Amino acid sequence: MLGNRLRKVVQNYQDTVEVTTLTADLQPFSLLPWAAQLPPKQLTSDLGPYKSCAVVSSAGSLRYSGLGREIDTHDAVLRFNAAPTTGYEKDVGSKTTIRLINSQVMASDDHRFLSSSLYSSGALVAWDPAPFSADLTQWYNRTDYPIFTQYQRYRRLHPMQPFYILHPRFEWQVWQRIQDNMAEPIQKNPPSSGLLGTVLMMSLCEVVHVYEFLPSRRKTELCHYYQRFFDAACTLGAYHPLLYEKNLVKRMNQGSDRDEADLHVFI
Ligand code: NCC
Repeated sequence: MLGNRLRKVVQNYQDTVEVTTLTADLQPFSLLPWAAQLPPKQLTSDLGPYKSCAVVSSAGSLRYSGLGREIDTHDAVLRFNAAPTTGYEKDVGSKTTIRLINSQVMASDDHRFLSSSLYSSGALVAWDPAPFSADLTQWYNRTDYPIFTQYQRYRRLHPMQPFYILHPRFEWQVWQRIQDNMAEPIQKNPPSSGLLGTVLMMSLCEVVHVYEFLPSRRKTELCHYYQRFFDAACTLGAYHPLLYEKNLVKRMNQGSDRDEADLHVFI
């Protein structure tokens, strides 16, 4: 009975959420001189399908987890933002198939996006908190961070690395699904990279294992596994509707409750 209900939630999810990325033929990009830097095809036609995938959250609770070997056995591994593998292989593995980055990472000097080798493995997928309407021209003229300038610079430096930009419609479709799952109104800010990455992998993979998105018994106030910075908001959310996202993922989870380390989302 419970299994059926979960399956229905996942099914509904797929009906209303479509992983879409920007392509060179889309307006207003098609009219711009750098349009050819955008991929000709959608991410979902270039990558996958994979059998088993890992989504590695950046949570502090991954530290000392010893999950690295298990994570690397998956066919594809998705990581977030500036989360490193070097020096943390034991806990988070070393394989990176996709790295999902927010536009803040691309723009801030701290992350050395254009020069650091951290970003050079696998395919990159970027996103920017777009206005709710998801109108491309409106967004293009008022991005949260300069995602397009940085995209063009990165592509010139690394023309061979696959690099996609999520269509803002996707982030708001995912947001809508979180809202639909809740009786109370949630904040009108896009979901965290964590949920966007999980949904993205659900469209590429048969089974998605999400590591430490739902806090396990290892739960800690350590924000990231790679930094000495403590803040419970990293796990519970502030700007992003993170707690609501986690509730939704808990409903989609088809692994057993005793799988404390990871979560299995079957499609
Ligand atoms: O922290 P962040 O996220 O890069 O983490 C990636 C994803 O892992 C999940 N997470 C992380 C920490 C934690 N204790 N529990 C978790 O569940 C979340 O799902 C998270 O999305 C982001 O979503 O892109 C975010 O990015 C950071 C920041 O921009 C980057 O790390 C670059 O420095 C945001 N932090 C700030 O703006 C200060 C964060 O709010 C969201």
